[in-house]
Amino acid sequence: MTDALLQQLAARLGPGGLVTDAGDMAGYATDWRRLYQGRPRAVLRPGSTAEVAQAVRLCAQAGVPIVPQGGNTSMVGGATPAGDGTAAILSLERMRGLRAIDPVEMTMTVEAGVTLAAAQAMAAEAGMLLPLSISSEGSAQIGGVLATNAGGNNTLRFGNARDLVLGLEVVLADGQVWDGLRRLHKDNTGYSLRQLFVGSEGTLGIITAAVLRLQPGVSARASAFCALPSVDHALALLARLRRRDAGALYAFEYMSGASVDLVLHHVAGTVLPVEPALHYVLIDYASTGREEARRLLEETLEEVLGEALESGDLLDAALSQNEAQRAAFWRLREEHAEAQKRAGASVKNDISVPLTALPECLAAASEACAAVVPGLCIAPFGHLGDGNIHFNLVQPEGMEGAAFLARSEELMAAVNAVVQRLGGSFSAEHGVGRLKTGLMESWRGGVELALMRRVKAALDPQGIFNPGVIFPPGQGLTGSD
Ligand code: 2HG
Ligand code: ZN
Repeated sequence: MTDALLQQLAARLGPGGLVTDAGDMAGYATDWRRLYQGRPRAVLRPGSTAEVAQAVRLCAQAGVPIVPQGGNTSMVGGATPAGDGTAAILSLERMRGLRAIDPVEMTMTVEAGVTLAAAQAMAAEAGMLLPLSISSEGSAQIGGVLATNAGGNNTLRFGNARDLVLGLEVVLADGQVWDGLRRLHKDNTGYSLRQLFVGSEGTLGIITAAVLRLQPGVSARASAFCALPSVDHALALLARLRRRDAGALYAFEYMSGASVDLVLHHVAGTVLPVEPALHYVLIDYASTGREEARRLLEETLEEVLGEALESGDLLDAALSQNEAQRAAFWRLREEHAEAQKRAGASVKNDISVPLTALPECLAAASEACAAVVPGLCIAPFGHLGDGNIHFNLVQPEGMEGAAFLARSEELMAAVNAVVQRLGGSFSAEHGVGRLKTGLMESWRGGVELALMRRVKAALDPQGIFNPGVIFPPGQGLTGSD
């Protein structure tokens, strides 16, 4: 990146649009987990789609790689540049506009740099619900959420991020803008290009704005924190809740006893609302009806939990009595990633398997990991209703963090062998990023990876968008060089 190019970019992006000081770039240069230390040449902070397009055009002409970055909350190093000092980070954080929101269409058009929490609040203010909720929603931005096809806590009811997208605006690798911001619930006119960009992890284009599908605002919620004897019993409870009122079941989150203990230990002010157990679930029941709906919701949940207690599916349960208590239940769940970070070095496995294979998966993976590093803390939790568990492993007491991390590959291989045998995925919702590119050949090789390479080569022939992400290293765009 030449000084002349930097000057051009500074002129185009205006005050605050270009950062080159190493200290000011530090927060952009490393990932949330501190697994990667990138060395960007510059951070570009465009304030509009036109500025994104200009910045991309200039970088493309000079062959400068671009790493798109939103809230920088990737769990797999998906928004961190390489350490060779050649790439520019393009942050969408200044693009925070709400372009439109409509309660009749039930859509909102937001820019990429709006945080997910801010977008939820905008929808709520207009009496609607943006039904996507993830632990990092206070920092994660819409552009990144879509580029990674985020899942989270409401997937079992409303789907992943891709299910909420009606339209996109994307800056392409040559600086052209694709205006696909259509607000149509039905549109079968050729390929669904927007779905190509969703989940592409910034390797095909830069999402600058999106039309999101909204849901009716929730008028009543009831949450229950439950203690269970086993994962099999959790599945039985899930089936029971769905049989009773599948439409009301907005979340069904799993937490192992070990992972809850880490939260109670490392996060001040957290309290266990039930008897200690080896397995917990957090249930959200919600309704869009009138105020009377709350009573009905609570009664239904109480009834189902009562039956489950009687049949032995449940050991104990606490039903939230007010909003503060509900928030406290959710805090126990949402602080898992933070608690595990504070507990020391951890190895994350963001896996999914068919729902009925989950009990076998957790048991076999636990056994395999304990054989690799005896005494390690096995702390799984996650989105049980989707068959997606964060099978996370925390360093054992008395072991150095670096020594534990040196066993990461072995531990991930042990877990993934079980997951593969059961027909699952090695990345259910966090993506491939930099961390898991080495797995792509064996899991998605052959026809599938070749197709992905052809798509990449067609949309980004120079390979300037997010190099080192998704594709196995050292194989170029064709897979042969
Ligand atoms: C969650 O579900 C996030 O809280 C983070 O996906 C998962 O820390 C993790 O492994
Ligand atoms: Zn998750």
